[in-house]
Amino acid sequence: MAQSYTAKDITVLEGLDAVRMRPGMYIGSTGPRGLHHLVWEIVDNAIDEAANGFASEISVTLKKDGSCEVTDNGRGLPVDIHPKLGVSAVEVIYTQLHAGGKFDDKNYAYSGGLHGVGASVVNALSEWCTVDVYRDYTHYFMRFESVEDPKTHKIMSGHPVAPLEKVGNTRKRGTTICFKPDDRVFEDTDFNSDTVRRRIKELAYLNRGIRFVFTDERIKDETLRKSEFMYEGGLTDFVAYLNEGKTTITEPMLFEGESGGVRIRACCQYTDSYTESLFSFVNNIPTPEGGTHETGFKAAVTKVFNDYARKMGALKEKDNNLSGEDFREGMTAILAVNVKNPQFEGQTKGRLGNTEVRPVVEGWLSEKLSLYLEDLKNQATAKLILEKAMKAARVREAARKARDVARAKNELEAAPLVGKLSACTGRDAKLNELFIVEGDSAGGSAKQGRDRRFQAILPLRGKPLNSEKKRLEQVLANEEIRSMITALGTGIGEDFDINRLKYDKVIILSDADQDGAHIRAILLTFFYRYMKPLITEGHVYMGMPPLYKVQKGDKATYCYDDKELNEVMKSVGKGYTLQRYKGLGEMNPEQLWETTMNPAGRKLTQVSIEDDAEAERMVTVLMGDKVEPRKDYIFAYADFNKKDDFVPVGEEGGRA
Ligand code: 28F
Repeated sequence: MAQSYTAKDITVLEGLDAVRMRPGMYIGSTGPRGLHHLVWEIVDNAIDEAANGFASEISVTLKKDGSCEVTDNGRGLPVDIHPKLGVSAVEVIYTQLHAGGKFDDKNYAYSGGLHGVGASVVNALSEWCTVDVYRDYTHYFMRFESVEDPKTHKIMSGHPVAPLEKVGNTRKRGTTICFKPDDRVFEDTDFNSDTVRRRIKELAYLNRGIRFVFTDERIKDETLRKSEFMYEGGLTDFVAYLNEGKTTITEPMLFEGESGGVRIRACCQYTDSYTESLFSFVNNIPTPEGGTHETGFKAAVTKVFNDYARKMGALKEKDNNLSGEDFREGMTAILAVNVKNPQFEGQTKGRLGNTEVRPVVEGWLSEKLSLYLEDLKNQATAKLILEKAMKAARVREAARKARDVARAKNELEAAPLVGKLSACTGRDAKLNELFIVEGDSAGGSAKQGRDRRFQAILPLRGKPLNSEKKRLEQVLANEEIRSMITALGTGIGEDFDINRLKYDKVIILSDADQDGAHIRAILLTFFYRYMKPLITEGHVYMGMPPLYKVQKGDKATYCYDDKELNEVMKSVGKGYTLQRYKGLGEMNPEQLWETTMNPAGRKLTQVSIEDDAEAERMVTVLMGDKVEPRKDYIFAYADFNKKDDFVPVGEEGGRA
């Protein structure tokens, strides 16, 4: 360590070592999200090249050695020698923080980029990184490594092994980057195949006409190794995909253009459902928390349709305007904007903060939407949307009244629930857990086996109501659902208040069979539709009961999957007895406590929503009223023991 700072030290600090010192500042975290940031960063560079017309194909390959390779067929990274620095442009771009000109918007009209942190950050956090450039009929190559200084034991990040070299002649064009995330930086360096595939598919929808090829060479079954995504219809195809499980009542409407320096694209299509699904993106990045672009979009829809309703005489002078929600009932929409200096806000940086964007989107879309509604050939569609909104307004008013009744009723009926819910004695919600248990007999074991100081049990008799495709009043009429709402204390829908939540963890305990899977799906659908923050803020878990018990002498080992079972059987040797648990009900209270409820040894899976649009689609496909898409899905993923198959929302492995 230097005793005092000199100019030289400062430049060193501004180099790649600074990235290694504080990875979180550049990629958010060193967990799975940060790890995948590396991939998105390189893919974004390739997309910039393609979106500006220089490349048509991008491939992403997860390799057996843990590295990730990204290729495009664009112009190839510049290779000329930087006049001041005296090294190749490739070297500058991969070793200088922020180099690459992403911020001086001269090179590309619009640029994606998660935070625009650039390729050098990827290099800094990699064990090694290679660059192949195919340009002007020449193949160039360069390799970087993060090596430990044998004397100081400090890691020198992203060091060039040698200057950019000419390898030979080529007729190819483009750039290939391969990097191996450093296990001295990341908690876990395994890329998740589904995460990468899903995101690439999303990018293919958002960037129409670009061919994306995703390959995971680690997958044994070669038929599953490779996927290709290319959508000529772009956002229109995206909306159609999201609506696969729904009955559509209009064609998709697509609006595309540019205003005030913002590129705006919006596509929406109405369905006969009651839910609104608006998914928005800024520079290809999802904004699940909304922001100024969404506000502008909604304001335009509300204003233009209300104007239209008055013009058509559906609203009289004395009538109030319809609410925005009325016009968005049954609407599936994608809003994608590209903004020069996006400000992402909110807890998960999922909300656009730029105030200038709202009026731009509102003004531009108002004009486009008005033109659409005025067009003679769209009259039938316009009328249909208006009628649906008028009906929604009437139902909403009726529902509001019903809800007031239900609220009063709920308070009255809270008392009988006490008998059903076995409450815990502790009063600190932050420590308390609620187990929602399938079946009365497992409920009984859970009740006896629990630690009553912080664990409450709510047994479910039979299956709760599938809340998809049901209006609120019907949902509230279901006793299982009502007891859940009362037990949680938060209220639902618009009234939902996370601060009133009585339990930090809400744990679903159901059998590892199809029935149990169905109950999980029903409960998750209900939480997703009516208590979404419960999921997004990480309160929902699934308990994992063991599937087997291996007993030798008086020593019992529980196994939670087949892989574990094989390992245990091998390690204990001969002379054991094997018990397979078919359901929670087969376990006595002590066993249930020991294997599934005791925080010290249990396994819990935290439910999260990795991809909002995908989750929304899964909920409608799996729980909606159209049979065909569900059959297709179940047919395609028929292994019911694989947890992802029945869970309508993404999951992350959780800890106890
Ligand atoms: C696999 C990842 O990174 N592709 C890229 C280009 C092409 C140019 C470029 C990239 C110029 C000065 C910033 C080529 N010829 N794929 C990629 N393809 N970057 S990244 O230029 C970088 C800017 O600094 C390129 C002429 N102009 C630009």
